Amino acid sequence: MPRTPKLSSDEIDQRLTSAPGWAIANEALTRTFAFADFVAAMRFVNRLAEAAEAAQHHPDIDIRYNKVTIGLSTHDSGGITEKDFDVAHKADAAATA
Ligand code: H2B
Repeated sequence: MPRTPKLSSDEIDQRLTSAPGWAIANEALTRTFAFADFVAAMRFVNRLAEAAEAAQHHPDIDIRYNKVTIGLSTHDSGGITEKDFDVAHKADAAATA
């Protein structure tokens, strides 16, 4: 399968304007989501897991009680790609589902 091209920093900045709450940290596209409690956080993680598996693009997930930090990068491409933004938007949808 061909690699998804790595985005330039200008392309990333442009896409960040339509991804509120997301930022670049440690070379990954990241956002921390807060929920009412641990069970609500885990339900979000499970919805995101389904979407990520369907997309074959898997986030790093850090779960701390009611807060879930998502990190996305494309290892195969050595940076951030369109796939990371696609899964970021799926995470946003999973957070409000
Ligand atoms: N997830 C993430 N976040 N980055 C990747 O580069 C990646 C992945 N590669 N999930 C996928 C799997 C690749 O290994 C398979 C073959 O699609």
